[in-house]
Amino acid sequence: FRPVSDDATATPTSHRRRLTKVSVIGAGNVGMAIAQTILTRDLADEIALVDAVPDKLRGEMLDLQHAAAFLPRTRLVSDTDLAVTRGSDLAIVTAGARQIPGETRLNLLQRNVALFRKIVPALAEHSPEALLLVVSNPVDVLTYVAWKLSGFPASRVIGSGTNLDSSRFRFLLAEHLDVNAQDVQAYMVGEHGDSSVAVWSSVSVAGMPVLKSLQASHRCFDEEALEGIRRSVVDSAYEVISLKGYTSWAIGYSVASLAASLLRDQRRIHPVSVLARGFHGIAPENDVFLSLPARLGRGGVLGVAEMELTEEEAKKLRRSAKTLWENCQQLGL
Ligand code: 6V0
Repeated sequence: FRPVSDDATATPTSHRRRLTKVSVIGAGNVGMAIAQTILTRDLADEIALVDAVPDKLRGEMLDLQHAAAFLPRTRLVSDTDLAVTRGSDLAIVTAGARQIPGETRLNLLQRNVALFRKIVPALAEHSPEALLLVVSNPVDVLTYVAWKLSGFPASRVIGSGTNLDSSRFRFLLAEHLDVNAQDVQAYMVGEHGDSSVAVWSSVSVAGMPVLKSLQASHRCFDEEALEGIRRSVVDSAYEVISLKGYTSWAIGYSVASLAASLLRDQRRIHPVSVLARGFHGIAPENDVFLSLPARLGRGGVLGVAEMELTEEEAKKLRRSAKTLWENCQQLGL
């Protein structure tokens, strides 16, 4: 191409847009699913990938770069050194040690804390203004760890939490009711995983409380069936892992939806892991992170919904909070 005038190639400073940079730490199954969904949704101008295994990392980067002709223009960089993340707007941590057969959860947690000690302070140093989004498991405890190690305000440290569990919940309800999952408003809150709490009291479809719509659809529905659906939500992760060895696509879309709400200042409500002290009777001195519906925007967590819970639901939430806080205290951070 030949310029039409001398200054034709220079974009005037006043017209220059601030570029958006997202870093993904851990280029495993989950990290790469997240990176590719962020790419296809055109959420970043630059994506930095970091992993401890250089060949695999470079292979993943090249494989994505080779799709450039079919994607919005995004600069892709990768390195084993966290300096490549410098200037990130959003840093997503998916790096994690895998559970060794027979290993206790606490031992796995301690290995992941050791990993976070290497990753989080370096991320904070290179991108002091970034939002930190933790995906590695156990996500609620590791979000607390990331908060402690980063020194960031709690509004900028978020765990992907039950955003995925809630999507599974909405999918199962939608299947049952034969409607689109996007029309099902339903939240799982609390711990991501086994003790997550299904907030039946607030489930609605087309603005109708769900139990009424279930009656309207003439389906048999009782407590047992409700608990069956909650159980299926919890079991579905185990089922996918037992069938394909890991989960990736749903967590990829789930985290990309969080990235969109954060980077584009969408103010959408997502159930994510946030500092929950003082909510629903959780002791104000317990710096526990667990999922509650939170309003997300460019500043991170803009607010947490004070949703109405039944006494039973609040009790379950406090029980989760207690167990999670006990885990956090054992880490001595
Ligand atoms: P994986 O495929 O083993 O990927 C982990 C990656 O981390 C590997 O590529 C490692 O090389 C890399 N890694 C290890 N140490 C470092 C380090 N110091 N720096 C950079 N990279 C490093 O695991 P997978 O991708 O399947 O899962 C990643 C994590 O996400 C695990 O902790 C899962 O339990 C967790 N998930 C969380 C979900 C959620 O809803 N929060 C959902 C699915 C998985």
